[in-house]
Amino acid sequence: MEDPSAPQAQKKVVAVVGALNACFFAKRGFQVEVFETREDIRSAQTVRGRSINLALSLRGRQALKHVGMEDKIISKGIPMNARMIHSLSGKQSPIPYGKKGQYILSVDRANLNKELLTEAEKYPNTKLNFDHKLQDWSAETGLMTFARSDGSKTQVQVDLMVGCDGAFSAVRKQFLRRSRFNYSQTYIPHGYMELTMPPRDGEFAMKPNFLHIWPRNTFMMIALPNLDKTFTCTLFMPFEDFEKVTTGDEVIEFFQKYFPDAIPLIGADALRRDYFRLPAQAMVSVKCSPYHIDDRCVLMGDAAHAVVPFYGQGMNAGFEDCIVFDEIMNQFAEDFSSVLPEYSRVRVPDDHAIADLAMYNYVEMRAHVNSKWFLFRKHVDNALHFLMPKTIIPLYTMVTFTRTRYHEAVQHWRWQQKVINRGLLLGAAGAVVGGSYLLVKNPPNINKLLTPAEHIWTKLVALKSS
Ligand code: EGU
Repeated sequence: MEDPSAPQAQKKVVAVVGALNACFFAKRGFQVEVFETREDIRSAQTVRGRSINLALSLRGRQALKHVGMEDKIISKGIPMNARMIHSLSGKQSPIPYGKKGQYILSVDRANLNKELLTEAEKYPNTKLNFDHKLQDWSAETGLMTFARSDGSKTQVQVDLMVGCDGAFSAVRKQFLRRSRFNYSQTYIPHGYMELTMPPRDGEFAMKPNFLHIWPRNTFMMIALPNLDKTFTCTLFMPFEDFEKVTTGDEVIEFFQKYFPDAIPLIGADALRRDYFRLPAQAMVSVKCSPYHIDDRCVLMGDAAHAVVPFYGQGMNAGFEDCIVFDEIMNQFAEDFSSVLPEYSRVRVPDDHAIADLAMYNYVEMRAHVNSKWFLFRKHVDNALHFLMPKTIIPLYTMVTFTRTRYHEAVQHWRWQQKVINRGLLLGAAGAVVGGSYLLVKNPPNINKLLTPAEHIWTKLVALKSS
């Protein structure tokens, strides 16, 4: 690794909020300053209301691989080879994610953050600055102003500010007051609540290598496995329904009605208590463009595109941003004045596509996805894929197991939807034409076609008496 203080390494100063991106810039030899509002989470004990685990798939893994962290993170992830659909009756049906050996990973958010910070810190040209809350930044000079918890202020001059500071990004605030910046945010009517399912007799209470799903139209619960043999169950439902449940007994009553098989697994007493420990959390979708200001500032991850969690892609899309930026840095020899506009040009359509997809899936699931429909749709997708593996590829496969650009995955999906519908229409029309032709050619004996009245009568009598 090069010495950043050496004169030939006249590398620019890059301020980053977010540790993975720090690794990408550090690897290129930049002088990296990481700023974080909070204390060092590796020493702090506070666990906040963010989701506990995340589904890591190909895009995220590729990004980790770029900075040599894939194996480390994977070793602490739990493979999920299939979904396990729980019906109301408690029946469980597995649906594989892909071919044998294809899986997504359940990873712990807190552990991921810690490992990324530790990795970033290994670069001699990286400095971590905790307890630095961004207050102001000058687009002209690159001067950043931070507030510290003791009330003091500090200032740092940087060449490039990289905002990976989440859905409520302070960096993005700098964009909002500028002209020709597009911004929209949407809160969905659903909230989410996390409940822990403890181990049973020292083992996972359900099969561990699955993403467990209880689809119930407007309500949905999912469960992801953790290393300590617990499951984190996440209940999604409209805020107004969360509010209707006000007592422990009502919690049990609600679960009895919709998720009866989960009650003994979570534990009735724990359920009564934990439901009221934290209020349901909100989910927001954020879209904006462009992602850059001049050659001085760029947004990535949730700061650029917070997505609802209904495609399991939030982290993966954010991590992929880092790869895309890195590739453009190679293409334009690290010249920020051409890299930043190109990054916006290339990445905005893809990030908007995944934001739309996640929102679409949310609308789709709450509208009419119960366990039967979920199973039916996935089986149809898989059957068509089996018949025409090169032509018909399930959308989640393109999203989860390939690096097909998100907007291209959506285009291909629209196209294949048209092909399938045409196929169905053609098939139906063909059946009508062919059937009519056969009927005309071979007129049936009308006496054989009609059921004699006395037969119907005997059947009715049998039905009634049974
Ligand atoms: C939601 C919350 C199943 C973690 C979308 C599938 C999710 C995850 C699905 C959360 C669903 C929904 C997909 C994956 C994944 C499915 C996916 C959703 C992980 C279309 C911790 N979703 N999620 N789709 O296919 O592509 O299994 O909080 F229930 S992983 Cl909503 Cl692949």
